[in-house]
Amino acid sequence: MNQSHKMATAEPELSQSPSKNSEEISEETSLEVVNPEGYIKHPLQNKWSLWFFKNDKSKTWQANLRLISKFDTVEDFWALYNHIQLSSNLMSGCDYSLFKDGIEPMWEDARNKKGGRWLLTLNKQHRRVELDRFWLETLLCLIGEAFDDYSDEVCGAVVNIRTKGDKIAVWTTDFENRDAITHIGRVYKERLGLPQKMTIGFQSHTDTATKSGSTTKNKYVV
Ligand code: MGP
Repeated sequence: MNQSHKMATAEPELSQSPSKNSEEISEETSLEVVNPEGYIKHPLQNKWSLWFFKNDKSKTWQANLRLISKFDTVEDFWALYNHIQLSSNLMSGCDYSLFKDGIEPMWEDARNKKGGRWLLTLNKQHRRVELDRFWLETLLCLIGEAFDDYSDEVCGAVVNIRTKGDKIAVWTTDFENRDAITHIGRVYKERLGLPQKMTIGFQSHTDTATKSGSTTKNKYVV
C-alpha cells in the first residue's frame, strides 16, 4: 500500500493509531461536520401557491386562472419572486394571487365562502411609486405569518392590475371574526406604512359578489 492511498482512508488510520489522544481525534472528526446553514433551506410555516389571472374575455373567469408555482421555503419564495414580472409591468386586467396551499383564490372555495378582504384601492400615481412595494410587503406579511395569533385566519392575497385603479387585498376566512379581522387590518396598515388618517375597509365576499353599484359596503374600517 503506498503512502498516498493510506492517507486517503481515515477509518483505518484512526484505529491503527492508539497513541493519538482524544483531542486529536475529535479535531479530526469535527472537520466532517458541515454547517447545516449552508445547505438546508429555511422552511416557511405554510406552503403557498402563486396564481396568475389573465383576462381573456372568450373564457370564463375561472378558466383564466392559472397556478404558477408552489413553495414552502424562504429561498424558493425569492427564486420565484425574482423570476416573475413585477405587478407594475403586467397588462391591465391581470392579477397575481398568493394563497395557502389547498385554498383556491376564489370566493367559491370553502375557506373563502364566509370570508372577506381588507381592500387597498390605489390610484394611477400609486402604480409607479407604491404598487410593487405594497405588493411585496403584502407577500412578506403572508409568508412571514405577520398577524400573530390570527395568521391562521388569512387565506391569501390578490393584486388586481386595472386601468381604473389597481387593488391589493388580503383575504381572510370568516367575516364574523371581528377581533381577528381588526387585528389583521391594523397590523397590515402599519406594515404598509399607511398614514393614520388613510383608512382601509373590509368587505365580505358575499357583498362583493352581489353588489349592484361600483362600491361594496365596509363591514370594518381601520
Ligand atoms: P375583479 O377581477 O375582482 O375586479 O372582479 P374588477 O375587474 O376590478 O371588477 P369590479 O367588478 O370589482 O369593478 C371582476 C369580475 O370577475 C367579477 O364581477 C366576477 O364576475 C369575476 N370574479 C372575480 N372574483 C374574485 C371571482 C371569484 O372569486 N369567483 C368567480 N366566480 N368570479 C369572480
